[in-house]
Amino acid sequence: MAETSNPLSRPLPDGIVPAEVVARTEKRWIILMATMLLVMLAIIVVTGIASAMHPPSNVEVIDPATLHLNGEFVESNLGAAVEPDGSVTVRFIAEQYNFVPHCVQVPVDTPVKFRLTSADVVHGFLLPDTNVNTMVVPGFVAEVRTRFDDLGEKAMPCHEFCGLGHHAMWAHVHVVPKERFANLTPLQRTSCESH
Ligand SMILES: [Cu+2]
Repeated sequence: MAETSNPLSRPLPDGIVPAEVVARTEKRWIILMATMLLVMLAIIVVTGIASAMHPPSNVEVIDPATLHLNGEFVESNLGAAVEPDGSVTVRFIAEQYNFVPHCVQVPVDTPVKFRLTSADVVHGFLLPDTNVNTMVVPGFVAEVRTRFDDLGEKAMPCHEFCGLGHHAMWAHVHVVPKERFANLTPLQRTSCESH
């Protein structure tokens, strides 16, 4: 009266599962696992090529204690700057519980390089619907390159828990038409007040 369709109550001839059954089951699992690995590998390669998604690779050190005194991240150097080749470099400092500056304007359809560092603890830098997503670690400069295809405002939340005020740590990036960006003064690029 054994229920033969249930594998758990199937009669076992020698008290063990037959070798060919073990081999067949193991082969199925190997195929399943290999398929999962190949799918994950394909996702990494495709997003790496198509969306420039990759682990942060810019290892550049900086002294977090003197950011405000000298070097690239002094206050007057923060925000969006136009490079000689027409691309734009944006510099932010992340600190509990703010990004400085709080809003930056960037031109659409232009290569934009973000450079960020932290003055205190680990923060996160994320722009939704773009390839921009990195940690901002004190002592290091995080660098991400992107290009914006659409106009509009992007919220920029800190996505690494950094303390009690973390939930309120936001900044904004405004993607504006190229002509409008060209007419902004350096100070106007680094704020989003309407003019
Ligand atoms: Cu945070």
